[in-house]
Amino acid sequence: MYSVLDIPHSGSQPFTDYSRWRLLCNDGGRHTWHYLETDEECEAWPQNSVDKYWIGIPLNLPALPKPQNPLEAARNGYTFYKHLQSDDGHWAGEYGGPMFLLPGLVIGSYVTGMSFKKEERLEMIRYLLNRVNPEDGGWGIHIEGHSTVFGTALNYVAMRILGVQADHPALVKARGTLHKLGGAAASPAWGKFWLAVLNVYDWEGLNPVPAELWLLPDWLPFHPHRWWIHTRTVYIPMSYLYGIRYKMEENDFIRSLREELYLKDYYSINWPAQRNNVSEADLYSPHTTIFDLINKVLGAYESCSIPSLRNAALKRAYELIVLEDENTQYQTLGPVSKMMNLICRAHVEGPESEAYKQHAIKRQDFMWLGQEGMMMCGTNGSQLWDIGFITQALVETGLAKEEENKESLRKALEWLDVCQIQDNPKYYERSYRHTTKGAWPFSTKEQGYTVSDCTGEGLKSVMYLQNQVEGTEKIISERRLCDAVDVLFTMQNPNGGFASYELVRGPQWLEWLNPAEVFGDIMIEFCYPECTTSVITSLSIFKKHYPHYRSAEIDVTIHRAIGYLHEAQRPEGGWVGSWGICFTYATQFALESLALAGENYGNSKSVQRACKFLLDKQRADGGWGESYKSCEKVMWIEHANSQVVQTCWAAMALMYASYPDPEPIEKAVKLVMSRQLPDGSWPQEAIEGVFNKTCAISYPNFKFSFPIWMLGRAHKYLGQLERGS
Ligand code: LAN
Repeated sequence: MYSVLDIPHSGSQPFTDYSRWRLLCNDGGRHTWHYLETDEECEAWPQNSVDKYWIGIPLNLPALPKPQNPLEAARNGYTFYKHLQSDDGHWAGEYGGPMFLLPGLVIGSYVTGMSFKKEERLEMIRYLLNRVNPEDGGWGIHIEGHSTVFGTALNYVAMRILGVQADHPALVKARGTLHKLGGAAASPAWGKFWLAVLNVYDWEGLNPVPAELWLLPDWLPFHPHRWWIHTRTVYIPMSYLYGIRYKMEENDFIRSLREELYLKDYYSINWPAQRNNVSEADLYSPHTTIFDLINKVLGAYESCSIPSLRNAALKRAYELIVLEDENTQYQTLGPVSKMMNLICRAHVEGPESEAYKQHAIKRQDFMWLGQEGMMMCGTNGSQLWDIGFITQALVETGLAKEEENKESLRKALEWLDVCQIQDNPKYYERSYRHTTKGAWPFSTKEQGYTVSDCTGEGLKSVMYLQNQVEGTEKIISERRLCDAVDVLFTMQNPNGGFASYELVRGPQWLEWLNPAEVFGDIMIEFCYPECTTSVITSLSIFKKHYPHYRSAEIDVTIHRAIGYLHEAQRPEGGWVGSWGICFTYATQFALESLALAGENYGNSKSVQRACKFLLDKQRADGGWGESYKSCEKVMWIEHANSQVVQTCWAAMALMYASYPDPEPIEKAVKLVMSRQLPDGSWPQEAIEGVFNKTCAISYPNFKFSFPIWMLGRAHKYLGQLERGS
């Protein structure tokens, strides 16, 4: 472990001086938190409202005039939200939620000898203390989830590495829960992996992760280049580390962990018998019989693997790791692969190498300081995603035209300009990448991955700002907008729908081989109503502004995409969300698309069904509230309380549908206005996002963009209904 720290029992008060933390936003939207050691440094770099807001220091802004109508409430919302805009034009934000990421950061850093600042360690420990489930002292897969072995074993280990002693009351309690759930041997596969890297679990206890798959011919339907990009990008370094049976050198601390984590003596555990031992509390996608069978065959191969083949496979995997690091300037696609790639590079090239240094620098981009302490984020931020929604909201509500907002939008456009990817990846087909020229990514240009809906939202934002707000300088050329359209054309699937990063490359049955146990639908890309909608809406707006560019193809693309949306509608009337919670999220997007295709409550059965579905769920207080469990169970599950963000999605959906009765929208508006604070902000409510069915993820900026958007739209919409136009 790093040196022992003296840790209070509770994390309610910061463990460091919060007035010394600063968020640096530079290089096209990179976010890194810095602890200033001296008063001089603090004076030279004063804490600003962005720093303060995100770490929970009150901004003490004066109360704004009490809004008399929805537009005034939206305006107050933006008056507050402007204080959170960074100097470079974008809105930074926390992107926490998953509870299996920080352990990867800590274990990966520890085994490679990469240190943390003491203040970072203290605040990471505090975060874990604050995120413990109070009833049993364990951790779940995400901040609102029930305790699991995955969450508890890994975060327990993270706390220990960071410097907490085993007799700390929080760890005593967590250990009790871990043992009740079956001990660390009952971890799902990814938990087993991290423990094996740390040398507190035996590699014999893992199902095989053969790198040889990368030597197979590309045309095979199960070749890993056909897997969902996140899954394959995790399995490349995982197969490398498995192949070399990487493990941290044994020391007293490791020996002690071996005693703490298991129900029985570590040295008497029958490891091969643990391969499929996964606690009930963790299991979401149980193995199929065929997958178990394949594991048996691969297990037999492991005992007689051909060294030359294994070496060739490891060489290939390592090559792919290097290509990925260089393509993304060491950000990598996501937080799991980030730390795994870092270990591989550190192992092969050593701590003096450029790769090690670059990985250490970019590791910082995932570490975010929040009110409860320091966490590891789901990506290096959600920069493009957040700027996309707020800019469109401002244009649609008319707030963009107001003089006092012009400067902030000018800066936002400049940021959107910097964020667009203007070339294909350095290593393109060689690393199985999709085209990127013209795309917008989810976070920053440096990360550099095309995402269908981020490209759609980025394109829309630019068109809204450049073409719909008088006097805006057109800093992004028409050619570049056409490039974005070209990328979108490359992403439509035969069923008309759009997936996330790439085309669907593999067959559905690959899902039978899902090895992760805790996630659903991860093996291949699927089409999503959300992604499909962003493409439909951006293309149709593009066509209005630039009718001469590929307009016939746009019509065909939209027509096919609308066909997919109809197919995807559930019999009850809603659409299932995969990236936000859940039905309210996806139904809002779907109805936005249908509206642009001319379908509304007056003329479409499908829209009528959707409205009825939503209206049935509206609560007496005027709001909507869905639990993250809706995504797990793929059925509507009520949240204990109505939620501002979901209420906005549902009300927007009704407006997209041109729902003729003002009452449900008025009630929603009233609820959202009643939750607004005097300074114009809204308090944080339940978690907003999700991925892979089971893991919730935070989008704290949504509580600004969607209320502002919905209230401003509702102001116009209700006015029109009243006037009967
Ligand atoms: C994201 C975040 C954004 C999200 C949207 C743009 C909202 C979506 O419409 C398309 C998919 C995408 C880009 C997405 C994919 C999966 C991500 C990257 C995440 C949910 C953020 C974190 C998650 C990633 C997989 C977390 C690491 C975990 C693994 C299982 C590898």
